[in-house]
Amino acid sequence: MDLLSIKNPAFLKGMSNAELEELSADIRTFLIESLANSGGHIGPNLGVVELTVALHKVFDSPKDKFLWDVGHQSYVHKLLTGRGAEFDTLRQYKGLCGFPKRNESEHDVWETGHSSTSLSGAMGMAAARDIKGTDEYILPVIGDGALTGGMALEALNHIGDEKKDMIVILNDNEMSIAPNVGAIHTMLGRLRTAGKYQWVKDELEYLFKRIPAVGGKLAATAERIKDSLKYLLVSGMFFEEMGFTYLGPVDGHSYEDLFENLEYAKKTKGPVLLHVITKKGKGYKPAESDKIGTWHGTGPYKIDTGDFVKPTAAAPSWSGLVSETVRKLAREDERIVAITPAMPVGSKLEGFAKEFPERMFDVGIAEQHAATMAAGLATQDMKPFLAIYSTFLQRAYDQVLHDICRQNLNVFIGIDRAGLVGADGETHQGVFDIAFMRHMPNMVLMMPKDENEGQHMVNTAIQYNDGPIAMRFPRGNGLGVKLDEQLKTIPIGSWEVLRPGKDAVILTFGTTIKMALQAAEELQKEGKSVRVVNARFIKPLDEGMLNEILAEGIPILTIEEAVLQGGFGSSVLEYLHDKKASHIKVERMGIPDEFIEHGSVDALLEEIGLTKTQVAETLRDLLPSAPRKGIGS
Ligand SMILES: Cc1ncc(C[n+]2csc(CCOP(=O)(O)OP(=O)(O)O)c2C)c(N)n1
Repeated sequence: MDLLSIKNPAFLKGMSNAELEELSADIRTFLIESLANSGGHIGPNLGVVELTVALHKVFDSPKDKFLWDVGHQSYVHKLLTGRGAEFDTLRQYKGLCGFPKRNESEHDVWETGHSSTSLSGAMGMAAARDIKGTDEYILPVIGDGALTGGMALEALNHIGDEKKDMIVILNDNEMSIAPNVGAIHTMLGRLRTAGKYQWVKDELEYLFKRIPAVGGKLAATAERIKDSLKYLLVSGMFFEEMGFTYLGPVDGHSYEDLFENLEYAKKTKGPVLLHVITKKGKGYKPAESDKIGTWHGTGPYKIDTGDFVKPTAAAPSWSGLVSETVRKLAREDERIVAITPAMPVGSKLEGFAKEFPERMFDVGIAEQHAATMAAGLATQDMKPFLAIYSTFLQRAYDQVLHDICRQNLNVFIGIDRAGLVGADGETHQGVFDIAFMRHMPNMVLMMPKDENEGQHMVNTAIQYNDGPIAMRFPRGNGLGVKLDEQLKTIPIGSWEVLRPGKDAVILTFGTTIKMALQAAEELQKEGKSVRVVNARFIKPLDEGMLNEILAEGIPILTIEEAVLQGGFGSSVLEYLHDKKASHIKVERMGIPDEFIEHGSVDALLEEIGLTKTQVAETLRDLLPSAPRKGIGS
């Protein structure tokens, strides 16, 4: 079938199961070929082909609402809702988004990227439906990984109590982004191997009906026996006790099984949980046999071999550098413990886990719990290293503030993927952490200029005993600089002059240092001498160095790959204001007050105006001899 000609899912209604099987094969071929060029979430999408087709056949989108949890598995839905022709632009600048996007299609009713939000969103939609008196079906599709997130459990608790009509599709492939973890995962494992619950339930009902009605004590005993029998025989009890009708387990690759159960769910009042078993990577051998999550999301690959196209980088990855330095230090210091909320592979903690299994905790998609658990460890004089992506740390704002900072505990937070991340787009850009951490009392926040300084900062963080300390570092690889053999500590709050200059000063850190140095070089050719400072401590500021700059009275340019509102530049402005030095000219470059979409980091930086050319241009405006642009000029 020509998948590019699909306009909407209506064509599915008249198709036989045999025709649907053929369509599924075509979809898989399309995905495998298309993603080989663009990269993307191949594993999750190959796993939900039949499930997505079946949902679109049985229900009527967009009237009926599908909420794709995390949203990385929505490619088949995108194909069936008329976006096949745009797949060659997937995750690229101005191209098709890798997650559901409301302005892309009326069929995308719920935007995601962060995990475990679908049930709460669905509860809101169901409540709205009931207030308005309409009759659409609400269908959150949540993975077994996403079900480990606290929000999902909070929502289950509420939905079950409210008894809202809704069909929760639990897409259980036994994997999170890495192998799934936790007691719920173990419980689902038992359900997977148990018989069909509905069958057992029907048998029991039949049996119970045959127990003669008796009164008094005997009747009460019979009731108790019935309940105990249910517990013994019925495996979906967890969900049943939460107020859901549990259906399943269902073979998520069998149309027959899917249709039978979806139709049954459609007729069932109240909240239903349909447990669907799928295979991540189904139909593409390298992805299907993946046990660790390599094929969850990938860059381009060679279809025949399954080899990734990306050349192996010479420099260490940032995540690897940080985790391996922590591992090295953990050999000397038994108090060091690593915590990851479901990202042991992304955070490159496999080595640490192997060497120190008893000191490594993968807590599932549970950023809040991870942060507070780190606080608990620190109260007992342990040295927790919380490895967490900037974007997901947003979830744990209160835990970092209330549990870690307020108690002034020695927790080291490694803020991974800080800055623009590129193809994952709006939901994943790591650009808010400075703004939401800078105002936390006791917090030290730093970012290294290269991986050598990075390893010294990790050491600084581990040796630091005065409270919480966080180091942000970008996605991808270091610069390839030589690593010192001996680890040092860096004085807290100390900046470093990277290039001398007397006409103006750039204060910047991390990834934007390069463009600052290049712009200063360019200005040199025009006879201007621009100082470049590695402002590696975002908090506390190097007040000594700032005071010197204020005494010189030279203009300041701050650059940060993070939001301007409440960012590093703002803190410099606040400092100047407090020092009654508001006469000093300051310009701030950074990310404007908007969400930054997907695309290559370079394309996004260009769009935002964070380039060496723009830095040079801003400096020209700022320098004393040049008349300033703006009001009155
Ligand atoms: C709050 C949050 N933390 C971490 C992640 C990173 N992440 C993306 S997908 C994923 C695993 C999801 O597993 P599951 O729900 O089972 O879906 P599957 O990919 O297995 O289909 C994780 C942890 C995220 N998206 N959101």
